[in-house]
Amino acid sequence: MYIAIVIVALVAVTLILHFASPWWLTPLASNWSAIDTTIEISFWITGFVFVAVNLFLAWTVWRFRHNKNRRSHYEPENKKLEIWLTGLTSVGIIAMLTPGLITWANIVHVPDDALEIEAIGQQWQWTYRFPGEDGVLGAANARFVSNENRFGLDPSDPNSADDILVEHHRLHLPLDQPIKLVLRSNDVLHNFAVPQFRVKMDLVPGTQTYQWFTPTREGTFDVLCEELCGLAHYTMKGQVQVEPEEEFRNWLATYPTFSEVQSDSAVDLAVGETQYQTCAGCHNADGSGNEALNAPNLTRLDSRYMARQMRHYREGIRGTEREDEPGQLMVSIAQSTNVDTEPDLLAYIESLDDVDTAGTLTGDISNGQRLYGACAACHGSAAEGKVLLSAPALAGQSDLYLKRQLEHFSMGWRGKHPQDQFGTQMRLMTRTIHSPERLRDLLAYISTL
Ligand code: HEC
Ligand code: HEC
Ligand SMILES: [Cu+2]
Repeated sequence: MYIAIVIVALVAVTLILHFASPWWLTPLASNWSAIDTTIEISFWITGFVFVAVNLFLAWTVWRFRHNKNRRSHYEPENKKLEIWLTGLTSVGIIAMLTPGLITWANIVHVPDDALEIEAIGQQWQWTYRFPGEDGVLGAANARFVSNENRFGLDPSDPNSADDILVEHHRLHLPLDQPIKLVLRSNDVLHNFAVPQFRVKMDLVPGTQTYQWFTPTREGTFDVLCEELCGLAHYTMKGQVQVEPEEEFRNWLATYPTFSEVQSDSAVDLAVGETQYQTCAGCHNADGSGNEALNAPNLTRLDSRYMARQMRHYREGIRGTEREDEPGQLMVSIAQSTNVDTEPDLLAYIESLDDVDTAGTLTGDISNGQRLYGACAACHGSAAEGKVLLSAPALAGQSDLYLKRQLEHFSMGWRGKHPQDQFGTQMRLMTRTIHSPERLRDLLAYISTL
């Protein structure tokens, strides 16, 4: 008897939670209202069956409850009932599958006037490629990927030269223009999804997949990697900004073509050396840093990482916190450095001999080694840094500096700004550290590398 009441109550609570839930589909921003309809049809059918079956169960429990004067009898076969049940189930399943099949046929059939764009997934970022004036994307393959050719384009394919490379986590798209998004992975499985567009698709290494949609609403939406299997896909966050055609064209014009990226590498180390005199006061003439001034060792850092940090200091992305005195100091330095000769300066710093700063913190090194397992994927097993993943070297760096940065990440002083894609990744990673003891163990281990 009680169990019947419990079942009815469960049905009632489920219905209330469903209809009063604040978690529902995000407002649609693409042409794919058909997906919403499909989801709703499935909900109505499964919801109706859920309610009907459970109420029937409750009724049965109540109606045939124990009674001394009644005896049950066994009926193994009932043809009529089975025909009815099979028939009704088939109708329900057909009603759920048909809208899905019709919608899928539209999803795989791309309109002829779609603008073709490539989205490249790699651990742990999204980048984008637009066909240049020829309207054709050149060939690409993960085996061409190198520090100089991070998109992995085939240099011998003439179609590659004018391709526009967008190495930024914010993709802009023109409003009301059908988009064919070709999806390519340079390493593992990923999954490109924008909840408001309602389309998502896996990226499979070694092959190309695609999705198409027409953005129908201006605004900025999150790009998520919804791949479950593997490490840290949740850190692959990006944005897509939908705007009128003209603003989109202006934005695209600020990005270089593949041939431009390949050719601008000439730097003048002598100019860099002169520029470096301003930095030497704190970072030391050999670049090894100065712990008394909180100035880190620069000798093992790659120039791409340093260029990003200088830009972040300059643009109010890093060192913004009033109490972050070392950060604020670098902000004023970065604002007064000459942007035109900065590539020369950073190339000069990169050319300095590696110098290692000795560790000062003690801790349980073997525990630190175990904890470092989570860091090695990005920073390298010897903490040498991985340029392709934008992760800097940690080996040889002052452990007091590393400690301060990790604390800043976890407090949100660094890596909180919406433009700080890689800082955000690192901020999410500091959640694996948990305690000051574990942090010390980790740093004691990094000092041994
Ligand atoms: C007045 C002292 C001072 C001078 C001069 C100075 N720095 Fe710094 N630098 C610092 C401090 C302190 C930090 C640490 C900031 C923080 O904690 O965010 C730093 C951090 C940096 C970083 C970030 C390193 C990392 O691992 O993220 C870079 C890059 C850098 N400096 C480059 C330069 C360059 C290039 C110059 C010369 C143009 C320069 N600095 C001049 C004090 C200085
Ligand atoms: C998903 C890749 C990833 C993982 C995993 C990762 N990091 Fe990072 N880390 C980065 C990136 C990218 C940056 C550069 C952030 C930026 O550009 O501001 C960074 C920066 C740092 C910095 C700042 C270095 C400097 O010179 O200022 C420290 C310290 C650091 N990581 C430590 C760790 C530790 C310790 C772990 C393991 C608990 C770890 N990282 C795991 C990607 C990662
Ligand atoms: Cu991913």
